[in-house]
Amino acid sequence: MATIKRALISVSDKSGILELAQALTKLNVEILSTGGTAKLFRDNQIPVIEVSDYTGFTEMLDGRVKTLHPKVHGGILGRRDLPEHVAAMKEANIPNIDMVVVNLYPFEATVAKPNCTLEDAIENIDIGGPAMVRSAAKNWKDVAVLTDASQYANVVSELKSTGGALAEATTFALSVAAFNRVSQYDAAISNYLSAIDYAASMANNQPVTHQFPAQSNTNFVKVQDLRYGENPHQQAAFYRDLYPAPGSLVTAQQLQGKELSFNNIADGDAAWEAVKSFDTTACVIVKHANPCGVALGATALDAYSKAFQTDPSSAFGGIIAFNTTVDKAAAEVVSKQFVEVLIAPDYTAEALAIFAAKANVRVLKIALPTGGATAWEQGRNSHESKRVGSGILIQTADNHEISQSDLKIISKKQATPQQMADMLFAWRVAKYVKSNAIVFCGNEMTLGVGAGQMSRIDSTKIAIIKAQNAGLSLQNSVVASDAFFPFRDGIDALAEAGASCVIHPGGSMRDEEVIAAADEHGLVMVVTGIRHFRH
Ligand code: 93A
Repeated sequence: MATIKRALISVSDKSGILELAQALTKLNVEILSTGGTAKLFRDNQIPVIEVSDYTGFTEMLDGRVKTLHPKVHGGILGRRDLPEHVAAMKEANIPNIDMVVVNLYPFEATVAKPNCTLEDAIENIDIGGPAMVRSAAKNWKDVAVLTDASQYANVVSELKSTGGALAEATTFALSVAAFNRVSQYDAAISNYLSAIDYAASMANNQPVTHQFPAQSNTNFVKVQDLRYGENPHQQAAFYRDLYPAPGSLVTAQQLQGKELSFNNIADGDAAWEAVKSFDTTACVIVKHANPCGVALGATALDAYSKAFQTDPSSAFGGIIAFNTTVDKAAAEVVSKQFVEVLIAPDYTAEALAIFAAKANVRVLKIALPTGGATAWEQGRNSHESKRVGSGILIQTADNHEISQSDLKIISKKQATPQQMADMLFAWRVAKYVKSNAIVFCGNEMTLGVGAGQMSRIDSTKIAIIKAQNAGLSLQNSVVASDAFFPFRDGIDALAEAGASCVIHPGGSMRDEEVIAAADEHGLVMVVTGIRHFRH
């Protein structure tokens, strides 16, 4: 039990602080505060003692030294259960401080501003605040530490119900939260400073970041524990970035349905990332991280119906994402299939009423990003990472987009505008398919998707089989391949299947052989110059 008689309150974010201080005053807790916080209390008739009056040491160095004083830290750190500590504190005239309420200088918000100078960033590194938080968190058996306004109400209600004391379980939980907060804060500082290119910053008189920031730390916030991981014997949790990009999956609002699973989140992200990359109405159906149907359409229903046709059996139990509002017409048809998760920027009331009858279906609403120049503003990750044994690989995300002007026709045969549009569509889909990716398309829909094979020819064969299974014709289809064709056999196979155009990065040692094969078959061959491996 920690009995609270004296609290030190020093907060930059003052929201909720008056209510907390009023409640503490009513409970006869004496309040000590730093300059700005003390002034706010005085202005609101809350009794307060300025820390500088308390210590007899005036704040100095523009506030850099306010609370860094033995009377403050001794009062927080002294153990109440050790007679030597009690005696030493008495001797030095250091009374106990039983509660510390601190939130820190807004470093994260300061550096998030576009024109933040290095000096601004440095001035917003809090020293005295984290020191008090750490002192209090270390002495959690006797001292309560509050680092976030969301904690105030529960603490006040426990104090009221006990007449001024907090259980050890409470102060321990507060201590853990405090160390989490300090570590998050330090990670933000270390990330920011590690990313700075010192020489370029000095030359430009403003902070310039390295082209590829050295991210030694990452700043994540736990969203929730998950029931299990990829398999039931694995434990799992879901974390999000401290500042999630607008329109990213982690900003989703779940409107109904069972709790999201590990695989739901992973597949949902794959579907959502793919669908939001299209500028016109699109539907993407994902199964085991791969799109098994993608289509553009005049309406949500049209796009869904086309996407579903690609591979109806794989679509069973899939994740379906739209980049447009799901209306009644689409909902009526979608609800006929077994779907795990639905994602869309919005739903009409009629559509929601239809899904409500299927209580298990997880329905997620995510606002589309409104756009902007940076990956973050576009709702994308700037970096991707992958664990390897005792290590981590970090790379910039594959955010490369091509347009028609980037394409080079290298075959004798030229493409029609419609074929060009279909090839760009197929190329975009291939980016979201695991390598080796072969994607047959036509009429702005996928006709056959070959994913995740170790050989490109096998992916080609699988894509052809899938189209046959779905009863779709590949005559005059276009094909995208995420990387170059190492041999002509892939070209022969897709020409035989009926394709008329192929888009791929080019650059194979045997490009000549591959181009000759295309010309022999009368195919249009277009190269992008970049590849889209995805593992
Ligand atoms: O400048 S500091 O690093 N040095 C200190 O001694 C100190 N003590 C409290 N920052 C310090 N603080 C911070 O001041 C707190 O963490 C809090 O964010 C802020 C509250 O200042 P005020 O009460 O003047 O608004």
